[in-house]
Amino acid sequence: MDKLFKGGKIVTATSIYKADVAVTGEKITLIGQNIKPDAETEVIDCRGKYVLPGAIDAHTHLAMPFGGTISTDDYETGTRSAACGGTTTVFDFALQDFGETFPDTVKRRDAIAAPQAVVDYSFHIGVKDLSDGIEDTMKDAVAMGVPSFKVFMVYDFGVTDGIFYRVLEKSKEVGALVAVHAENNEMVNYLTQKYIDEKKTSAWYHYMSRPEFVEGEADERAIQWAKNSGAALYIVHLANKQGMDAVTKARDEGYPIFAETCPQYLHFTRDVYKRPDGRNFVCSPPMKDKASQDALWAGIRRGDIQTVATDHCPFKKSEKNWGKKDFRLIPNGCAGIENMYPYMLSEANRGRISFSKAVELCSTNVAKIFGLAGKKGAIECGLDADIVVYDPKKNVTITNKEMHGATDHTVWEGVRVKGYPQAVFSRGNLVYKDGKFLGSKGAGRFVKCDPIKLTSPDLTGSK
Ligand code: DUC
Ligand code: ZN
Ligand code: ZN
Repeated sequence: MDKLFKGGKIVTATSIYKADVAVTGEKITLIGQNIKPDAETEVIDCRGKYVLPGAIDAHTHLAMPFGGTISTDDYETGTRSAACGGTTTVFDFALQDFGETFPDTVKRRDAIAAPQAVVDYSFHIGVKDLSDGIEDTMKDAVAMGVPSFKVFMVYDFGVTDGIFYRVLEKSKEVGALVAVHAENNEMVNYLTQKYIDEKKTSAWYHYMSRPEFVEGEADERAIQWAKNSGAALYIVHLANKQGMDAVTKARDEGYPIFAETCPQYLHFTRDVYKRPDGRNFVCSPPMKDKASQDALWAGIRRGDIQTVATDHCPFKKSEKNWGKKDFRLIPNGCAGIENMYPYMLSEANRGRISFSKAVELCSTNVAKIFGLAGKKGAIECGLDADIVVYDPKKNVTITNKEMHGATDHTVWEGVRVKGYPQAVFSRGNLVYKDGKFLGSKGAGRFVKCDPIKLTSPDLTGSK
């Protein structure tokens, strides 16, 4: 064996137990009590620490052209930042160009990602166009290992309900999963114009033009299409109570509806938009009221939210400033790729959820839902040695100065977390230790996901 993680507490989605973990090459090869190292084995002392699977961030926008610019982190800086927060795999969005087949979308983005990525990655394909036989190439993307498609109900690249429904129908045939950004586009446009006409232009009116019911109605509509099509649905960045209730009801009825939320919705409320720097928090959907935040935490505890991901899409302060006097000009998105796992584990360390729940949300369920079970997402023999050694006693106050991406500010500035990753390994290689990035550009690999067939709300039966 090459490495032996000795004396730590292993956290799985269902249990916590003391054991040693042996790694040979890129894989976890043995888990047991009192494993004896070979002469050449590197022993990693994990006494007093937790040994966790690396997080899998199901939702990032790296180097994405958006809002009149390009999101600040590219595949190198974004995945570097991910690694330093204990995230060892990212799912990034590859947005289709009009007329482009889905395999070509993946190839175009992979050509950018492959030489840069520091940790492993995969893609969701953002669908714009199904015309001229393009929909038939969904199966080819699945065969390439990208079985996940996302539709936007908003933005200039948003799709009609008809295209959304067609993607759902096709997804069943080809073994794919459809994810949705749900907000009501008409209402966003109407409310935006109304506030602009009334000369209400501060960041608060970003929230006011996309309030709870605008997201909630779209969640309900998306669920309605999924139920009728018989397809599974994954709602990204769920941020409101009405939508949470709709997800819960559909799942109780037995439909395979899944939901992701993000740390920013769990930690901040709409009040941030009243701050002088409110524009820095502008993302879509926006943070909502306290009742929504409470509903999300309750949904996590009940298991009606299955994943937590970041929607990492940072923009520079100067770019956020474009919208100082007009919220429409603020590029939408916030940083979070380095903060998700520390934040969720800190909430576990403080007792709000269990450590197993944090691991389930940030790693194990992501692997199960997106076709990576059997490769990643747990501390188990045969899986990639994506391992975080977590120090529950190290307290950190988050500051952008000590983050490892390319951002010049973060919404997480000043937030205190209890406990922090001490060391992070990607396929057995040390990529982070004690505040320092130790990985290398290009070391991350594209991971092929298995076809996805989710027919019930229950994930325990997944591979
Ligand atoms: N929302 C954001 O805030 N940024 C990126 C895309 C999105 O849907
Ligand atoms: Zn979105
Ligand atoms: Zn997003």
